[in-house]
Amino acid sequence: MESIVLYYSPGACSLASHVLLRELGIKFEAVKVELTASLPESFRKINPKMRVPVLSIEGETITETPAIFTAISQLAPERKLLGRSNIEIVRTYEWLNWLSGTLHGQAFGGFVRPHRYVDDPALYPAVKAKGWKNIEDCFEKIESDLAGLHAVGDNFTVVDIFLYVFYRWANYGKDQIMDKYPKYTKLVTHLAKRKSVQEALEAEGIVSFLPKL
Ligand SMILES: N[C@@H](CCC(=O)N[C@@H](CS)C(=O)NCC(=O)O)C(=O)O
Repeated sequence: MESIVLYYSPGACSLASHVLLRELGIKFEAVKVELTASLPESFRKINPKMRVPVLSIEGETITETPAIFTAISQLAPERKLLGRSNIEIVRTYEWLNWLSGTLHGQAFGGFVRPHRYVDDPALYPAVKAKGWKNIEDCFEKIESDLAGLHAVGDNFTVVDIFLYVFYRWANYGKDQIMDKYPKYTKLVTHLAKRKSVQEALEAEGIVSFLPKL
């Protein structure tokens, strides 16, 4: 098989792509990139957008999580990680677009990186507060949309693991969100038992911050 390289930062959104590669049980190289305030300038030659994850495969450099999820899913079509029918695949992309643009980019973007939205540091607290409110709004929408242990159909898809990453972030150092979103909590606690998730957490040197079952 061709060489596959994933550039990731511990606990970042790249965790989802990392789990998916482990889910397939294929050989790949995971290259850690430290992300503190920002990524190191040297990373610009890998991804001029200065974001992880980046997947390098068959001489192609792929950025943007939904595209990377698609590339990983194509490595094992029989696993149907994007969904089992045409409409499930459509629902998967509906989730991915919203999670990526609205929850990740806008809501967490405002909460974690207010400097993306305003230049004046005096305004950061207001942007962060609005970001957190947007996160809560998104989590309420997720809670009301979930019907069972999986976001799309009755099986594990890439959407589940993306949802895990956002739950983990929101739950960082807190417990209260577990009571607020019981269906979402059930989905991620179920997911946390997967070998691929445990292996990826261990490899990244992070913990799940999920309740003990
Ligand atoms: N649209 C990109 C967003 C990726 C993204 O924002 N990654 C964050 C980590 S979760 C990052 O690299 N941040 C670096 C920075 O903000 O300087 C995707 O879906 O992959």
